[in-house]
Amino acid sequence: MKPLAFGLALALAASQAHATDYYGTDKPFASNAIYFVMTDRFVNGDPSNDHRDQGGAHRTFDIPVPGPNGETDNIGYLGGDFKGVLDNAGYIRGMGFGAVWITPIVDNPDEAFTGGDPVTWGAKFADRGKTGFHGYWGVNFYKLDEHLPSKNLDFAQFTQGMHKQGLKVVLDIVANHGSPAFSMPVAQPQFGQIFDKDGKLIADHQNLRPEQLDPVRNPLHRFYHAYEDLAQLSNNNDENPEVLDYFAGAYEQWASQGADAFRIDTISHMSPNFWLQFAERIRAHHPGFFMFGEAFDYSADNIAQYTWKRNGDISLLDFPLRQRMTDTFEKPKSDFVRIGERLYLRNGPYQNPYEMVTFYDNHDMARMNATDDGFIDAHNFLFTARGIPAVYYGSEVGFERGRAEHEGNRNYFGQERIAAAPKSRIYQQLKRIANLRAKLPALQRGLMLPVRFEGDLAVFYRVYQKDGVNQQALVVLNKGGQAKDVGVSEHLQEGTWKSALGGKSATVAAGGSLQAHVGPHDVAVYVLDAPATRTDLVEELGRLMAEREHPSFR
Ligand SMILES: [Ca+2]
Ligand SMILES: [Ca+2]
Ligand SMILES: [Ca+2]
Repeated sequence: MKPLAFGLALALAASQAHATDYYGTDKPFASNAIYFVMTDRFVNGDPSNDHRDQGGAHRTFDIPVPGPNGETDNIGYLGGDFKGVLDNAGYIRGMGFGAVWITPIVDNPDEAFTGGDPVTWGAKFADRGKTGFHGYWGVNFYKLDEHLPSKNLDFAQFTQGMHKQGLKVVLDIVANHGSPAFSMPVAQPQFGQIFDKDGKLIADHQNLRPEQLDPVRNPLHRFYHAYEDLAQLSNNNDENPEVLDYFAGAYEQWASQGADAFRIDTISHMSPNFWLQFAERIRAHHPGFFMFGEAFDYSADNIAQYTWKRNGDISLLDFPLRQRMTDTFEKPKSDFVRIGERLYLRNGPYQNPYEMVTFYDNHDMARMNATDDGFIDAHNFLFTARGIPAVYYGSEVGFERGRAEHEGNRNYFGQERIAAAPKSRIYQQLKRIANLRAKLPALQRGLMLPVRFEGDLAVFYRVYQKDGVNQQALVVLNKGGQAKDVGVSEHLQEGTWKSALGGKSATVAAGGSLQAHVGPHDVAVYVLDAPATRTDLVEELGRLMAEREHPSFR
């Protein structure tokens, strides 16, 4: 090398020198928090697509299931649609969310189901009399269900409209099953059938029990396994390449129309090999496309395999953490230490814990049964700790708290409740903390360094140092009913820490401490926009960074 060139190379190296990278994940989608709507139950923005006369003898609109004391559940369609979601994009964005997860959009049967067990108040695993208002009973996965679009608002126009308002769209997808497929007194149209893009029938359960199917001789049975899986739902054959082709084609279509991410229903009811191939097919057209699955199991060891790179690098809903979240926030005497045990920040079972989608309840379980303070504490944790927060519609006002399916969990929310939401303390505090997360890269994707998880107190750092951003956030959570003065000195770097939620900045000298005053059921967040330099902090961050992913896959 000539001396001149050598000198240039040195100068270049010096100008490019930057602080070491520290981050939990670099996946862009992880910056967003997710608001989950069951579309039919959110807002009826267009009565002209309600199809109130649909179904004949097995009508589909507004089928109440009465409960005690005038309470009611409903198993019919209630009119919610794309327009109802888009009309409220500003409400959702304003609360601090960056994405909306909507229930499946594909065509579902046009009658109420007549098989299975009758739905009564509080029933579980019962489907008789129920309709596909929830979207999980697909019959043609290439076609929109007629209840969702409006004039000039098909799915592509819906995603465009959402993007314009700063919201990404997470599409809920199903490949494991179609609709209820057997146990009907008389076979009903569409139930147990699958149609292709051109509307041609390609699979038909023919109201037969799974073990009566004859895939060898009957081509219409080949789409299905000849054994039961979930209730009376058809059980799609994940070993049949035509099944993979069908679903990869369908969901590629919706991704091309602007879906930004997928939430995958019942992921653990199909093989990891199916999902590996599925993910490769989608990402061939949409590099880095984010997906997270539902494996309904509270053991991290049972579900973690679905996140591994060799199984498609698909993230998951964080069921193990969810269990500890409700344990903690439903019971005032709980201890934060129980939550800390489920974070798996180092050498854990997941591909990457920072990509897990964190939540405390949804449509398939009882809503959290907490006080307003419990919801506020839960949100303060959810939006500051590691992971991608997902909040089920209505939780911003404690809607139907404690209610399971068929006890009101999925009840209609509506425009009036949305208009009244700003009066709720839960809403006000959620808006505050969610907007803070939306502003701070450290809270979105930063490494998480726990300091203390004990009793009503959780103290931790989030650190994001990448692409010119150097941010440390110190989070102090107090879920108790009394204000607390909390001194923090562990790993605390010198500098001026700004109080992100109001109040005075704290100037910390080398080796000094910071005194945080945290009100009852409140959170304090201090931010230092500087690269990590303190020796013991740098050591801890280096370990967290090196050990954040599953040991087998580093
Ligand atoms: Ca409607
Ligand atoms: Ca339909
Ligand atoms: Ca299955």
